Amino acid sequence: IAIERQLREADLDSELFLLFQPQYSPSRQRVTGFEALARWQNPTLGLVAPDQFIRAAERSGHIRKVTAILFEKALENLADWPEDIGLSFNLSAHDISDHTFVLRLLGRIMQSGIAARRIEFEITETAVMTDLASSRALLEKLRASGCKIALDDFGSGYSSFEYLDQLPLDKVKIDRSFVRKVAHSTTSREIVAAVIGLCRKLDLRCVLEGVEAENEMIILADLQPDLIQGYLYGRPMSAKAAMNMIRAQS
Ligand code: G
Ligand code: G
Ligand code: NA
Repeated sequence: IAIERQLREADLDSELFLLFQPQYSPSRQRVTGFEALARWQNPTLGLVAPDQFIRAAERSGHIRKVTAILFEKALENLADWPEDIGLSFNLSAHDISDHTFVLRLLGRIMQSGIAARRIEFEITETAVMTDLASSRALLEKLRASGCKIALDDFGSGYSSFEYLDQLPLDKVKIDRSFVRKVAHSTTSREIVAAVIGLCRKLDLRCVLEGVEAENEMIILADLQPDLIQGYLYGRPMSAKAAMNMIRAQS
């Protein structure tokens, strides 16, 4: 309730900001893009994590405003980066259910002059499962405009292979709960290997999430994931730090 009240009263444009976590390509040995991760710095509440304020914003009817502000900030950052660096942006369940709103985001990309192929929308199964057919239609429109679609948290919760078949996807992000276990569980390792193999057969890129340690990477490198996202290659960082990281490799 405190969060919902602050959402109503806060100057969200100045209090919301994005951090950026690098996605590293082992084969190209470079960072090819970043995931935008929302944060809210509020004078009363302090630093609020997206797990808390996104849901509160959905309940209280502020989600469109929050997402729209974050998306503008994402586009501003993307405009500063080289053409070969992409950005993944999270859409909530509520965002996905509002097609008009999502198409307005698409319009903003077109107006910005940024190449749509540099933008990837991350969705979760909870966001699409209430109406798969209508979600598919929306995602197809996004892809027709050149944007990419990533299925987030694959392997956790209720995610099902059905989505790989039913949704127009470019990428699958393997949930970090599997990666966490690969160092001491042969079963987890086999599951990750199988999902990576499946992605390859289906012509989907795959991202291993949550790689924290060198010993995990040694085990996982054999599986040849397309991308790695985890603390080992970089924590969520400021726009400035992301820019430094980009400059350092160019
Ligand atoms: O960065 P952090 O670990 O706190 O993120 C927690 C969760 O919040 C992640 O699952 C992430 O996908 C989600 N998240 C981060 N930023 C956004 C955002 O801008 N919009 C939505 N809908 N979810 C986000
Ligand atoms: O659910 P989503 O894929 O959006 O998750 C992104 C979140 O995961 C970010 O909030 C980030 O803080 C967190 N994260 C990213 N890399 C790691 C990692 O290596 N270890 C852990 N524990 N969390 C991570
Ligand atoms: Na995400």
